[in-house]
Amino acid sequence: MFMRIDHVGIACHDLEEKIAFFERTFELTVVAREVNTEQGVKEAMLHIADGEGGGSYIQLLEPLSPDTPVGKFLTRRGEGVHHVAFGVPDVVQALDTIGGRGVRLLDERPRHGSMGSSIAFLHPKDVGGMLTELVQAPERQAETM
Ligand code: MC0
Repeated sequence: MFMRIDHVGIACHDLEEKIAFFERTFELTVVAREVNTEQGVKEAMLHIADGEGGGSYIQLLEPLSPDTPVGKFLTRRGEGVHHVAFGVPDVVQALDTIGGRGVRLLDERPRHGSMGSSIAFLHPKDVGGMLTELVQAPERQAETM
């Protein structure tokens, strides 16, 4: 079902400062930036590698306000890994299958994610304490239309 790790999302207080750190330290390149008001974040995707089914990235996340998922996470836990996102060929089908196996879905239907993707989250308490995101890349959506 999972094709690959699409990205690891990292919560941070200062997006620009953290981008500079990842560029300087790991020689990564920012390939996309976005403000996602629905998710309450300002974010940047740094490319790691390409593989079958799509690329993999580090996603840096700065909250738009304290009263957002990432804002609350920073207050409670400080900076660090916020979620792991798995690439799937069909996010609607993956939600249906995983939900049927007893995992609570935070999104019953996909929402808009980075770089034109369709995304949905699974409850961290049902995935060993790891907030889990499912990602369907945009080219996959076009293929299935
Ligand atoms: C909260 N918990 C986490 C967690 N956030 N555990 C692991 N990783 C996280 N990131 C834990 C809390 O510590 C708590 O455990 C329990 O989950 C319930 O938390 P809560 O009190 O209900 O806390 P809330 O209100 O902050 O909600 C947490 C929840 C929420 C995961 C349900 O953040 C959510 O719906 N997230 C999905 C959307 C999201 O995260 N969007 C931002 C990224 P205890 O033991 O204390 O009970 S958007 C994104 O990434 C997009 C742009 C993209 O990838 O394209």
